[in-house]
Amino acid sequence: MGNSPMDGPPESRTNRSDASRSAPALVLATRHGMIDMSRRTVVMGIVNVTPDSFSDGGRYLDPARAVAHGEEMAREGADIIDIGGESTRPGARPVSAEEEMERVLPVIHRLRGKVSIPISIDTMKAAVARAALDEGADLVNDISALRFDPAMAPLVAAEKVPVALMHMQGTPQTMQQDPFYEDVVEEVKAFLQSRIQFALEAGVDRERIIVDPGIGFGKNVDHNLALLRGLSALTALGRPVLVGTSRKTFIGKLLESGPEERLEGSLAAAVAAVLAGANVIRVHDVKEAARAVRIADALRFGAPEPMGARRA
Ligand code: 8Y4
Repeated sequence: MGNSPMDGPPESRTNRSDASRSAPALVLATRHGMIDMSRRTVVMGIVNVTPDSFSDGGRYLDPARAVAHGEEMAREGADIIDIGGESTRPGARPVSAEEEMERVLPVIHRLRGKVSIPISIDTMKAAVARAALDEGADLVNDISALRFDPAMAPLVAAEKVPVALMHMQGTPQTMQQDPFYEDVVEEVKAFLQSRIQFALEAGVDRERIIVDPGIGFGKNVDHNLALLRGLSALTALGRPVLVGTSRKTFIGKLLESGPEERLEGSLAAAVAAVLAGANVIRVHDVKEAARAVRIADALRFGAPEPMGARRA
């Protein structure tokens, strides 16, 4: 039961670039197939179904438009679509599980019939997650890292779906008031380590856990930059690392730009995250991010082999 490359299937014995050789297999098992993150970065496209979404002004509250947006993202190269119905903007009003379900369930239901890629439900509430999984969602993105709803960990364990555990200091209402850390990278790492342990004790399989530093969640500009710079400390947890920088406030501050003018900064930050070891990037602009990440992946893993050169 060692970690020798010879333990794995023949595929894992083939020569790989130094970057990926002898790394643990970063493969997530979902109901819509395996997601292999050991040779390329996974792009998660964001579909907000909130009337007050800070970054797209609620343009996709209408379920039909949200579904069309998700379909477009799948065409543009998204590997996962993340659907959320509660705004986590600082100071945003919390919504009831009923309201959240009214927003997201019709979108998940209709999108499930139209795209074959995995769908992620962005929620902290077990009732919402359960209903979303029943409608065909594949993965739970819980920004509270299983702390908000005591029913969430047992649900994820029983359903055997992947779960993203994200760091946040404080609550969405108060997190940006005065974020403080002695050592942000070490503190985020220790938090994620303890949430992995909590998930394992609830019966979640290690192979289904994703970790996330929670860029912008109780962090100032320097904290966010330190986390991107120090991301390799999180890859040492041995689980896929998800990073969301898209259109966030720290990009706006560095560029002195509003949410609609943050594309280049968001792409630069995503590329930096990939080169520092991120395995999943959560983005609004899928087409652009997929193209930027292709270059970062070539730098990280080597250029992909042409189809004709592949064995078997
Ligand atoms: C200012 C700027 C205030 C941006 C809020 C925001 C992440 C996430 C979000 C993330 C994971 C957002 C749901 C989007 N960010 N989930 N969710 N990781 N796993 N908020 O970074 O941009 S909310």
